[in-house]
Amino acid sequence: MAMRIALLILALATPVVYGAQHVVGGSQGWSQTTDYATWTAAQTFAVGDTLLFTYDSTHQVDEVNQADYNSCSSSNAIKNYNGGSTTITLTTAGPMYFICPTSGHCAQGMKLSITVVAANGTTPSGSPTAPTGTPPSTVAASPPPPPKSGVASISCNMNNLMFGFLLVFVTMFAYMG
Ligand SMILES: [Cu+2]
Repeated sequence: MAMRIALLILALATPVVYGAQHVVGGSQGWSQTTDYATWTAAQTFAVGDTLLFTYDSTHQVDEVNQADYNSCSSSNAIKNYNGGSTTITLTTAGPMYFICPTSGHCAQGMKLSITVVAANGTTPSGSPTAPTGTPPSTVAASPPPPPKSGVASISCNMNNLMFGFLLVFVTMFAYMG
């Protein structure tokens, strides 16, 4: 009985591990030069996904509440991250707010507000930066473009589907055994 429950919990929890990774700001990373409202609009953030902040030593990442996001205040930061590479797993649905605590940076636009949706609500996001003037061709002479986040979302959904089937099989075996 305990074994059966353990398998069930494992099967239910596993898809969360396979969430999409969102590289904050795309190739620009976490800096003052990125328009995060535009970047965010092209993404779907789901529970189980991760945010990856990459930045140089002049920046940090503070998770803050909505009021502090609006006023660019880092004095009540919920969490502070530094070191140049920060991965944050999205664990609950709802809004999240991040700012850079370096003086002046938030006011220059280094602030990120996202809305996390439940894991089942994932839809593949459109490619954030579609190249213009080069329509897709089957006889491409140039190397293919780097994978977009939308691709990651699709493979993530495939994984969820696979684990759904696994769950069914595990349950069947548990009842037969
Ligand atoms: Cu900064």
